[in-house]
Amino acid sequence: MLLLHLSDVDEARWGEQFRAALGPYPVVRRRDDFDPADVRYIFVWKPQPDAFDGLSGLKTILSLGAGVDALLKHPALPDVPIVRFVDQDLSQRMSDYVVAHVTMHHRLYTRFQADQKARRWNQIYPPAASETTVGIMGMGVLGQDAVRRLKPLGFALRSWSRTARTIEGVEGFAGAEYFDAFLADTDILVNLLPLTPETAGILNSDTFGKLRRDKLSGGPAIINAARGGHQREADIVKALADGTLGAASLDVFETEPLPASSPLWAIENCYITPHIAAISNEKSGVAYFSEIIRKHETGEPLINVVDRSLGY
Ligand code: NDP
Ligand code: OXD
Repeated sequence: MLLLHLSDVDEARWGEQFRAALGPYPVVRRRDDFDPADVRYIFVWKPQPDAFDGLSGLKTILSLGAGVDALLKHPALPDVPIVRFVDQDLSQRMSDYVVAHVTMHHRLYTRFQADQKARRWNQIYPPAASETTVGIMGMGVLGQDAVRRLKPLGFALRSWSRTARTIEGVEGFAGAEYFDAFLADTDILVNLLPLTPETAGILNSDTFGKLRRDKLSGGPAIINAARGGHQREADIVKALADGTLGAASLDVFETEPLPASSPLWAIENCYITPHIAAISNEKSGVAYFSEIIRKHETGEPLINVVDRSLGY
């Protein structure tokens, strides 16, 4: 019997749709009456410590998150493949966020907001898009979609990834040894990396100090839509105060929800959103995971499997 176990996800959003898509196979929850040994697939977001207890017949873990950093830290993670969420709707939502914040920083939003508040008429012209370099860290599913959406806007684009990527119209940099060269001409730094031991804390004072300073009036900007563990918040506070950074857009935080005591809330050139850059949509999510289950049951290989040794 094929059993899909919905671990810690919202039943109202996912349960009925999975049942409709996968019937007649049972889709169960922890409170239901079932034998854990019958469970072949488990669908998780941030699973409880006992989420995998007794699942001796488990074939695959399905991750509602595109990022699997929290899942990989689970103390009792079974040794079965993990399939993460890859979805055009999710990519589009993330690119919407990236494009909105890139264009906001390019057009010196912070500067003109301050002038408006001060009733100050001050004609500073933003550089042309072609003179403004957007550097994207992470050239995977989301990074590539962001590039597709930014390209028609005319920005100079560059990317940084672990392995070399050749993408038309994008200057590619790869590996730690080319990180400084990547930063050197970047005006707006976008983070779309997975959180791994190599990438943790990468948004720090040292990185900020290497960005290009003379193109955007007020200084370079950063946009972090990946994970809070990528950023050193004390360094961001300092860099925004001393002008090393002109502005920051942050969707993710070291501690979520961001505590009310965080100084970030009160900084005018820091644009905070509560981890909403891209939500996993249940319609496309159910279609995606149901198809994966159906194909896997007929012997086809899984897709979008996490490489545990790389951590993403
Ligand atoms: P992918 O796995 O498709 O892409 C990851 C990219 O990062 C790849 O280009 C990879 O390089 C690169 N990379 C990994 N490690 C390193 C390293 N050490 N140095 C340089 N580059 C590295 O991930 P996605 O694009 O699907 O997602 C990225 C992240 O976005 C997720 O992990 C998640 O944390 C976050 N996210 C945030 C959301 C939000 O709402 N805020 C929503 C969804 C995702 P290579 O190409 O060589 O493999
Ligand atoms: C994800 C997220 O990783 O929503 O999918 O952060």
